[in-house]
Amino acid sequence: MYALIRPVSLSMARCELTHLARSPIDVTAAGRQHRRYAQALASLGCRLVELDSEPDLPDSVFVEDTVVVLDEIAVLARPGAASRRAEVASVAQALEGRRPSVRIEAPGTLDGGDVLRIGRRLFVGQSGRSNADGILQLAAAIAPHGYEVVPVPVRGCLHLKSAVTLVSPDTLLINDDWVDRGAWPGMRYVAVAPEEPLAANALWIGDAVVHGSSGPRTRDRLEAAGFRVLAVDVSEMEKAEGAVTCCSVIVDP
Ligand code: CIR
Repeated sequence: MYALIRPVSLSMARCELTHLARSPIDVTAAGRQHRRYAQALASLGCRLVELDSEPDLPDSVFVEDTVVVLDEIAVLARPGAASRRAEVASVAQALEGRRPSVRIEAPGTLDGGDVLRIGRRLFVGQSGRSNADGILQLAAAIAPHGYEVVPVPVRGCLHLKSAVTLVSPDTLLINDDWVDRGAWPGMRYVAVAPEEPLAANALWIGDAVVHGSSGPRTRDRLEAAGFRVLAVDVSEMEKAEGAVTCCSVIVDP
């Protein structure tokens, strides 16, 4: 397993913001946090593949949004924020030769942060970033490989995975204010602590769950449900509306 990552951009303070007011970002601290995050992934068995930094692309640390990687194919995204579209080229290059790839084309938009895979089904957030055309293009690209796309309405958050993430084969970590459970009958749920709306974003790797240290009450809930949680401080990334899943693309080689 390898993790595609990219260092924090020197221009991160100019990141896109949708639901948060701008607060000063300490790029040096963000870089330090990102290195610890990468170490956490390495400690869980991921080989790190680091892309070159992109000093002029403020949100480029959030590589998750640029691509959806399946065993059979990589779907290069077309991020909903125009300022982020130039991030895709270097990701495409890094994946060349590892997977056949297809691209989401205009007028479609798709952010990887909206794509939650559970087995052969990809749940895709109908968010401000991923439009109907992008979701249809994704469905058409992966249907030949036996995957189904299920669009999911979200409200009040940036991406589907701001609202819900998979933490085991049958358990979802969820903020019920931002998404309905109806898309996932039969799953088990851990709900975020009410005072931690941003804590539904967790990255499940092997026998552990990587989770932002800004969500201690939610971490308690995960641990009480039997999960091993690796808490990492991503507070500077959180000021840019990012969290733990967005800073990597985990690929099964
Ligand atoms: C953006 O608005 O695109 C960035 N500031 C944050 C992206 C976070 N990505 C993610 O959660 N997948």
